[in-house]
Amino acid sequence: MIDTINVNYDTTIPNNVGLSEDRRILKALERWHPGYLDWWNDMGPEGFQESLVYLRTAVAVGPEGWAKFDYVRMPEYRWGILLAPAEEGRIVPFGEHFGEPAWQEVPGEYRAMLRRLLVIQGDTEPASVEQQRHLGKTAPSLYDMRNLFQVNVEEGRHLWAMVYLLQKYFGSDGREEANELLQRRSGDLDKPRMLGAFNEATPDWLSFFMFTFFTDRDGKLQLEALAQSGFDPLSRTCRFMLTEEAHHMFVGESGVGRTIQRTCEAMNEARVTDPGDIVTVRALGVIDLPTLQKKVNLHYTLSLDLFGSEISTNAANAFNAGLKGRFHETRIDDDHRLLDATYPVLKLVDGRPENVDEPALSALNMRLRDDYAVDASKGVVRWNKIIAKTGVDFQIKLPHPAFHRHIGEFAAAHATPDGEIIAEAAWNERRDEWLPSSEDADYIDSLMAPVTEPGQFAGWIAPPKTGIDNRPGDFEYVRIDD
Ligand code: BYC
Repeated sequence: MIDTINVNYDTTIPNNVGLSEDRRILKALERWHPGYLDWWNDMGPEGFQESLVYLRTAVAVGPEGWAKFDYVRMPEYRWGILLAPAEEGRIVPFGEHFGEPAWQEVPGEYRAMLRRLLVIQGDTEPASVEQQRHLGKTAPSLYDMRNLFQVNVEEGRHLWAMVYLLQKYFGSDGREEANELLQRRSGDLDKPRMLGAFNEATPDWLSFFMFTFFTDRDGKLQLEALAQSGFDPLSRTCRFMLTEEAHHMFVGESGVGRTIQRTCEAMNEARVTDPGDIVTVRALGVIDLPTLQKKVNLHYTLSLDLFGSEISTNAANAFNAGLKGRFHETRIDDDHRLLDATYPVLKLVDGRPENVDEPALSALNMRLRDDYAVDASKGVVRWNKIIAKTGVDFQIKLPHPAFHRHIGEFAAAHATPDGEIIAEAAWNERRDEWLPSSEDADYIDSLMAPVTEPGQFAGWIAPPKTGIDNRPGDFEYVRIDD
């Protein structure tokens, strides 16, 4: 019998899916492995492939499974195939097949749709590693550097997760898609990654923290929707990925929080009371809060675009098919088919954003995006508490969903962060008030000097409250030259 809790580390590919008995898939994955390592060596963290990094590796998929922390060279990290344990008697929890036993094989009629969902999900994982590959060189501390690398190896493992599903359930098409996942490159004009935000640069550490807060949170919501899938192997895969995703959002939220903390402390130490006095605040060597707000505006809106159009037949079809559900589907008290339901969708009506009731089935992207906005706003409340505690008079706000959009209802319009629709000329004139300008980027870039002394932190960010794995403050999380 397959042990689905403990991870088998005897095969080259650690797993809890019984790969040693599934020779065909094991062979296919072993053939894919060298290409993956080539990709990791070419596109993974630049300059630190030989360093020893204090990483955690999953040894079991139960609640105790995260206990193993050790020094590892990243190319030797044990990427594995890990699925959450099967739930006995699980049913398809929504759509046309609601109540039927969950599928252990791909239903033939939904093959193409499912493959597309897996490929899009898979494509984002290596993309983020590519976007972040140069950041190790400017890490504000060894603690932060280690967190970056932990996120990176886990995104690599998430690619393995999707590749396993493609190889196991999609035959030669799946193998071809798995190879193409290693060919596309973030930001490449000829072979870009599939979704917009994954072709943007992550130029500095504040961008990295914003990305892990906002864009990894899109990952969380999308994985939650796929974790509801009637295709059980996908559900189990996503449920385990979500346990890793939580750490990525911790890195983002605490990273931005520590940046805010340091800025406010520096302002108080220097008795600067006006957060809008950017020149004076920057002279203190910290990131002024208005610029931080601009970064929020940018990363939040790029992430909203990842939910697709508000009204989407793709989303309706995936729901009807039982492949992609809603956030917390099984906790929702309704028919789980959405036959007659409606949902309010924010649309551009007579030149103004307005809610319009639409069939709930076509509005699933909008609904997931709303769930995302609620989730993200909780983190913003916590950031604002940090500011309030220091007595500085400033509040971070999420911009209106009409602001700075490239996908969906507001893609063609221009709006202020408050949601007022404005003419293109006014937008062009005021853009730099709302989104990071090249001067803002240059300033942040000027702060990005590496700090590699154990226990030391760059001047623009506060130290964390506790160490990883309860290690002391001066712990050497990365042994760079070993
Ligand atoms: N950029 O009906 P529509 C993560 C395309 S992040 C470019 O509006 P649909 C992670 C769309 O493909 C989570 N193209 O949208 C985070 C479609 O093309 P076709 C990743 C876009 O299909 C951090 C057309 O426009 N997972 O895990 O309902 C680090 C019309 O589409 C975009 C997923 O996204 C865009 N932003 O929804 C690491 C889950 N948006 O088919 C990892 C899987 C739309 O006409 N994906 N298009 O050629 C999906 O569920 C859906 O495909 C989407 C789009 C939500 C992405």
